[in-house]
Amino acid sequence: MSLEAPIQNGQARGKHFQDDFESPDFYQIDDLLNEEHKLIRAALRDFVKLEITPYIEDWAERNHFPMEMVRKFGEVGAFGPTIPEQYGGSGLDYISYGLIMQEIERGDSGMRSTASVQGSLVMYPIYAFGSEEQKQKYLPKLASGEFLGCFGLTEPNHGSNPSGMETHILDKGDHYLLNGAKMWISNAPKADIAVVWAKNEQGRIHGVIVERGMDGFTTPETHGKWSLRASCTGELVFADVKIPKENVLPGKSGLGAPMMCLDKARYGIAWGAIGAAMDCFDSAKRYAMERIQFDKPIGSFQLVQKKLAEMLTEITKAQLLNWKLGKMMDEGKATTPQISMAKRNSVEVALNIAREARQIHGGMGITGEYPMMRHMMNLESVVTYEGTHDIHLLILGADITGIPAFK
Ligand code: TGC
Ligand code: FAD
Repeated sequence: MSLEAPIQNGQARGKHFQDDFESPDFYQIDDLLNEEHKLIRAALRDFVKLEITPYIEDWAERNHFPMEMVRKFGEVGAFGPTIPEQYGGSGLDYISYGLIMQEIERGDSGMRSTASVQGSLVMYPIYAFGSEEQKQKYLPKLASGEFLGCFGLTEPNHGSNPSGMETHILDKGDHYLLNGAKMWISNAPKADIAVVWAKNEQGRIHGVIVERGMDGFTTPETHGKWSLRASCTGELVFADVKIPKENVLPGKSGLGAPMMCLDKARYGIAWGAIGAAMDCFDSAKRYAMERIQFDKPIGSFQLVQKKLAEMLTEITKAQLLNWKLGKMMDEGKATTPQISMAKRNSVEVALNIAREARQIHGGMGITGEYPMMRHMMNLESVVTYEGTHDIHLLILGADITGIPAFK
């Protein structure tokens, strides 16, 4: 990346920051994309260069969630791109969705979190399991960014094992009473609505839509994160919250319902994390050609070339995996283990590339003048949420052997 004017370490880059990012396409994967895909990617890349990269280091340093981005994401079509147009979405395919996530996470994983939670974890369950009234009421506002949503599955005592959840609803005749707490919830402190998973008296999991302002519903912010600092995270606390019966998602119950949402979001992360990897690779490649040591660009040394060659190899392999997975998503054939493989692979590749790229930048690599440390810290959340790295390995292990090793 080149800068129009030098900046002090950690200072906001500001609107004059020039982001020259170019994505690697070593295996001509663009040949696999149609014109619409390329246009969408170009639009999102321009959007990220204009609206995210000039400001992200400042937001991250100040631990600031830029609320104005919610409307901007709505305007650029980043919320629920696969949702049909009649509900405010764009009716796009999964390759388009993947490319949108890739471009946004190239800017920042926390920004991608905001968009993928809204699309895959809030709009998707309302679209797939909601009543027609719920779809009409919430989806257009979520698509436009008038509403921000969040998804409450994880609890203080139940992270990798959501089936143990304690949050519950009691049938009170004309309404339900919701009690319990969710933790580590992206968007929670600012969300207008929350899609919350809770057990009924029979222990069956249901999705309920909780609206900000309902008595007994609070969303305390989680402080002290060294990761995803431009994304807001919080708790959802329910103390005798009265839930109108029409706020329960009628179309599906059981753990399978939230798991279907996670399939969509994990797919988006598979593309997104490679966006972060591409940003680190691009920065490392430029720096290797500009930085002179021993009277030569450091890119002329074999050990630096090895790093760059390995980064490009892993990015290319992941691009092909993601593209094929996207095609299977479009055909409705992608399985949860296939999605796990891609999510797990992309995040590992991205973390390794962030670390290697940081090394190529030497001391400068630890500053906010370059994106690697921010990506690296962000990716420590990405490797944990939506199923930890090891849970995805166990999902693959169960698929290979037929023996689930979770319990
Ligand atoms: P298991 O026995 O495997 O399944 C229970 C029931 O669910 C069904 N099911 C699915 N149905 C449809 N699609 C899927 N993908 C499904 N996966 C499971 C399954 O058929 C069964 O149905 P039934 O009718 O037989 O009862 O469940 P388990 O309790 O053994 O758990 C398996 C395990 C560990 C893999 C699963 O719980 C898991 O994936 N845990 C990880 C939890 C996780 O990923 N949490 C994510 C929280 S959200 C988040 O992190 C958002 S971050 C967002 C951001 O900021 O980007
Ligand atoms: P634990 O489940 O306690 O796991 C701790 C360790 O034990 C991990 O290494 C794990 O792999 C390992 N482990 C657990 N079980 C097994 C096993 N059976 N075999 C081997 N190893 C095991 N959740 C939401 O619902 N909505 C959100 O929007 C959301 N956003 C998040 C945002 C951030 C920034 C973060 C950090 C998390 C978010 N989460 C969200 C929660 C996330 O999904 C959980 O953190 C994740 O599922 C892991 O749960 P846990 O943190 O309780 O870890």
